[in-house]
Amino acid sequence: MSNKVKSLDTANPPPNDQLSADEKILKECHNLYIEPKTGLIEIANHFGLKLLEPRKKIIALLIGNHSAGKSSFINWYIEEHVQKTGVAIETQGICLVTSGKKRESLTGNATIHLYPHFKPLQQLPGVLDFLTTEISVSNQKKFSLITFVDTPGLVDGGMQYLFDVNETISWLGNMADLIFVFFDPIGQALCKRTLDIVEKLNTTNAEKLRFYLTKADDAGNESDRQRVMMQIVQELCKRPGLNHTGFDMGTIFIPELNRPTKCANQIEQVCQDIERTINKTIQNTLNTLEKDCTNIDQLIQNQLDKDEINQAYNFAKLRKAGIAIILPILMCMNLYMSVMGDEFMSSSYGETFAELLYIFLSPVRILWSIVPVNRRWILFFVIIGASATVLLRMKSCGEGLRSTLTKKQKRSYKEMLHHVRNVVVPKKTKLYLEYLKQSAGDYDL
Ligand SMILES: Nc1nc2c(ncn2[C@@H]2O[C@H](COP(=O)(O)OP(=O)(O)OP(=O)(O)O)[C@@H](O)[C@H]2O)c(=O)[nH]1
Ligand SMILES: [Mg+2]
Repeated sequence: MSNKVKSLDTANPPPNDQLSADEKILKECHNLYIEPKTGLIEIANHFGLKLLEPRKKIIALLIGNHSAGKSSFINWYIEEHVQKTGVAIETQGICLVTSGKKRESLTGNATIHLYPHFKPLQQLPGVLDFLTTEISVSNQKKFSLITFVDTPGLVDGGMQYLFDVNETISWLGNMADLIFVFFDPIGQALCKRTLDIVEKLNTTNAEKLRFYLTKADDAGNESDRQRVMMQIVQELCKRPGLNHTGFDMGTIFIPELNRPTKCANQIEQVCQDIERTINKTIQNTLNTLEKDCTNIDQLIQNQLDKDEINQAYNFAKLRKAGIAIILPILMCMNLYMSVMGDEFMSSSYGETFAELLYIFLSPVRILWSIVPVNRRWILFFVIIGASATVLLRMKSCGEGLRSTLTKKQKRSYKEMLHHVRNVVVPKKTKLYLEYLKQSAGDYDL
């Protein structure tokens, strides 16, 4: 199984022209990050910036007491019976339900391969054995942009979970974009475990929580439902971590399963919650893309600027060191030539070379002729001493040359900067416009 696994988001992706505008935007944003060589993740990595690839789907976590209708809701949403439902404790592990090209069930290991974001779950003992993925071909509602995470029903007492359910749900809550808490009016809606988990999630992920009274068609008449809801809210408010929370609780039931009831069904509100979260995720993804481009641009520009400063610094140092080295050498050569005489120079080094050397050393000779004869040796030793002092000071102060970029590095940095400025940023602007066009229409743009 694992060798055919790529990434859940990319497993058997439909061709671009079959994608909805939202899917296309998220897919293209994702590609801008993961492309080999020119992907933002690889570019940012060069400059020590760690970026995460944006997800192409939102994650909706469903939690609640046993038999609250979590799995039934998923089946209703995708209009396919992929999750087992029933009065018994049906869901025992964590199950991801996602869309793909082929109906398939995957084990925990394959799930981790497909969803690298879920890798940390491996560290929670036992979870991997109870982690599965159901890939469905359904394309209903916004399913192509969501991964549902179905969880085991929460119960107290004798029920032995085969992994740490509280810890796992808490981790999944951090990961999810939306957390639906389903309360069943007849079951153990207010078991301690549910309250513990909701309290914990509320401290870290309050903005993602949505509360629903499920199976509302099974909850008697309107006043029964109101009483149940009040009891649930009162119990929740008793918890210190929840007593400041204003609970907004909708009542829902699965239309196909309903008993004759006059109860209003707010299940559409759940769909709207999902749509709103998708829209928010698209905007966040585009905003993050913009921020990442700015950060990368700045990092590359800083490196190029720093390199220019270092090059100028090195040039100044070399000039200083060059003068300190060359001046004494030239003086020594001049001294050598005048002591040995023209004839010796021509016979030893050849006439042409001796002549060239003579011309080359003429400035030193002119300088030398200005100095009175009895001061020449003093000047000679002063220059040697000054040069040695300059060189020794440069060495002892650690004023060595600074490292600079190679030509190849510089070229590649410039290419990356060019790619970010001229490919990624315009693409982001285009995608933003496409996204806004869907809601605002051409006229406003
Ligand atoms: N009348 C009615 N029955 C429902 C509704 N939703 C679910 N059910 C029934 O309630 C039972 C439990 O539903 P599940 O979807 O299995 O509940 P669950 O929360 O996934 O349960 P666990 O996996 O055990 O935690 C099933 O027999 C469903 O047919 C609803 O809206 N109305
Ligand atoms: Mg279930």
